[in-house]
Amino acid sequence: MNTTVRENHREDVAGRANVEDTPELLAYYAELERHETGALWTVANKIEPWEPVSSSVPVLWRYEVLRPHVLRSVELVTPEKAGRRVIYLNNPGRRDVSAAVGWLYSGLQVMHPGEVASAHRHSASALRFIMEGAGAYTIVDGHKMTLGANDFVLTPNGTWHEHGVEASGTPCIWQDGLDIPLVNALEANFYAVHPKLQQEVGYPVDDMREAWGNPGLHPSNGPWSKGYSPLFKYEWGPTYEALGRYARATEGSPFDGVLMTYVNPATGGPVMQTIGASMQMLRPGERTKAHRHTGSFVYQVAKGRGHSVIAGRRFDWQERDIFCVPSWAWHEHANASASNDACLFTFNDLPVMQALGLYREEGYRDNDGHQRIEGT
Ligand code: GTQ
Repeated sequence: MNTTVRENHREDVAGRANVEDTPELLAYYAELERHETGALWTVANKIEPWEPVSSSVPVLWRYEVLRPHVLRSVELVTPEKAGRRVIYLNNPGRRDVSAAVGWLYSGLQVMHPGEVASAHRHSASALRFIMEGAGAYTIVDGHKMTLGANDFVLTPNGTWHEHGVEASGTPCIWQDGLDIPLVNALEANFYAVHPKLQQEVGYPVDDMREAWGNPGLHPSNGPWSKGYSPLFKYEWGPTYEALGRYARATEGSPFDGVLMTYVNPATGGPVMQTIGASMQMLRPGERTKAHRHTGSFVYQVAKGRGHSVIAGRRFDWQERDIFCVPSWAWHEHANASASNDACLFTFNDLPVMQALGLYREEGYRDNDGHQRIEGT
C-alpha cells in the first residue's frame, strides 16, 4: 500500500470524531447499548473511512498446488451428494462470507465423464471459466453449450442451470465465479432445485452462439430484454483473435495492456447485471504501471506467465493460477516472456460499482508509476 499519510487523512483534524473516553462517557455508552443504540462519534471514523478499506487480502492460488486437492474430492464425494463438487477459494480476510475477494465467490469444480450436477437456480449470478478437460457442457434455460479450455460461460441469476461432462469426455475442471456474498449481503438470495433435477434441452446445441455471436449482426426476431447477455458463451478462439486484432490497432492502456470487456451484444453493457468480465493481453515484455480503483477482481491466468504487484507484494503467476485484487489496492502486471503474450481473464463487480455511482480510479504517481515491492 501507499504508506504516505496525507494531511487530511489524520484523525485529529477538525471535523473528524476525536472524543476521549471518560468514566462518565463509558457509562453513557453502556446505557445507550442497553437501548440498542450507540453514539456515532465512537464509530464514525471506522464506518466512514477516508477511503475504501478492504478486509480482503491479495492472494495467489497456485493451480499446481490446488489441482491434486480438487481431484481428490472426486474420490470423496459424488456430485449427487455434494450438489456441486467444488473447492472454494477462501480469502483469509473474508472467511465469514466465503468470499474469494470482496463480495465475490470463486471455486474450482471438477467433474468426471458421465457425471451430471443437477439443475438449480438462484438469485446469485454465476459464470464458469474452463480450465482443463474435454466434453464439459452447461445447460442454461434449455440452451446447451459445449465447453473447451478458456471458454467463458454465463449462468445468470434466475436461470435454471446444470453442468456435466459427456461420457466420451475427460475429467474437467473449471472455475466458478458467483456473487453469492453480495447477494447474501443484500439479503436477496433465493435458491431452488429443478423439479425434475434435470432440464430438457429445448434448442439446438450452441444456438445462442449461432444467433448472437455474429459481430455487427443481431437476430431480427425481436429485441432481447433480459438483464443479461443472450450470448451465454464466449469462446476462447474468437476472444484471443479479437485481442490480437485490437493489439494491432491500439497502444493499449498503461495500466492494463490490451484489455477487452466481454459485453452483452444486445446492449453493449456488461454480461450480467452484477458481474463483469474481461480478458487482457500483456504483449511480449510488457510491464504495466500501477493504478487502483474501486471494485473487487478475481484473475485467472489464461495464457503465459508473469507477475503482478498487488498492494506492494509481488505474486509470480503461470497458466491456470488464480489471484485476486481487492478494492482500492494498487496493482500492476508484467509479462515474463519477451517473445510470447500473456492473457489474464478477470471477473469483477464493476457493473455494481458503475450502476451505483461508486466507481473511482487513480494512477500511481511516484516512482515512474511502479510500487516499491515490500514482499512476495
Ligand atoms: O453451479 O451454480 O461453485 O450454485 C457454487 C454455488 C457453483 C453453481 C458453485 C453454485 C454453483
